Amino acid sequence: TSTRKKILELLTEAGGGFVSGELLAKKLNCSRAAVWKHMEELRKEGFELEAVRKKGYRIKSTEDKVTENEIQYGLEAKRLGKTVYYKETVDSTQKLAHRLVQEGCPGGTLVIAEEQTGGRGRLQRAWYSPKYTGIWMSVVLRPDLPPQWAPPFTLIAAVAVAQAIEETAGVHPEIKWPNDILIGGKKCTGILTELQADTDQIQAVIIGIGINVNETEFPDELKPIATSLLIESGRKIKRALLVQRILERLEKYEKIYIENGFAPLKLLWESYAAVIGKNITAHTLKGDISGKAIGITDEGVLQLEGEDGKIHSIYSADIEIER
Ligand code: BTX
Repeated sequence: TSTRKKILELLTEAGGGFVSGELLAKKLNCSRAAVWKHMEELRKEGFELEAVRKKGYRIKSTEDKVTENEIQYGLEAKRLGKTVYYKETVDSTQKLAHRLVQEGCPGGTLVIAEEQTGGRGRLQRAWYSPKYTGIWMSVVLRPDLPPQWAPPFTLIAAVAVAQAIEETAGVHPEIKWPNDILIGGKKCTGILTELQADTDQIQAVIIGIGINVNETEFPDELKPIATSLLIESGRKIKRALLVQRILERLEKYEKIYIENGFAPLKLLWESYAAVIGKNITAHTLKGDISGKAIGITDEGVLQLEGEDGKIHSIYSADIEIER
């Protein structure tokens, strides 16, 4: 067994690269046939090893995936992520989550995919969601609240994601009200919160979260505005771990919000805010409003001070920060 340990050590040092049978035999002071026999034993024990003629042996590259197992193993959230719908490919996790809500899926359900072929942002804008590199997920919450309590969930999710990114990637994200997370002024995350509700009761809040994690490049039209955690941090990140950290925080903040409202979460949100104190233009469906962003209310509504000193409440808009 010490020989086998030594084999694993040598393969690990090679970092997924090949080590020739000849070299292994030399280092272990045995024959190549003996090396081969040890490899077979290790495989039987469940180690994912690969032998390729003329190249040697290596640890099989295990594609980083976000399967139910990967997400639930080591997850410290209690409700969020207890039910996971995992897909290799889906049109949109958000659309699938809406269907699952109709079918009565429990609060805390996570829908996650390796790739989306029809990922969507707000106003049906396309969301680029390539395979295996990003996090494309929708979280279903079923809080016992009236529908007017829904909008701050976007802000709560943004705080959870920003903190998880900071912890996992070691970079400093900024939240651009209401639903983008930026690093160095470029978008790494978009959040889309949707609602199924009766007149006095939320049926489900569906929080769609798209995070560029291990992308090394983007299509031309996104190059000037998009970035990934790999590009910004120089590290490849295990996506399942980031998902776990998000779910844990979201669970905690949902509870605080239900019990005490948005006010206790406002400070935390403001500590990540990119717009506060800056001159911005809010592009709303009713037209543009320019002014200085002075803060958000306890309900999460953005407050803009116009040049005439008048305060405008912005409920929904695309924000342009003036440089
Ligand atoms: P948004 O409307 O604020 O942003 C959409 C805009 O962002 C696009 O018009 C485009 O300019 C840009 N964009 C598109 N893809 C990317 C990307 N990968 N990175 C950076 N910028 C991009 C934001 O909408 C909300 C997006 C939510 C996406 C999630 S993914 C899981 C879930 N399923 C689904 O279909 N949507 C959500």
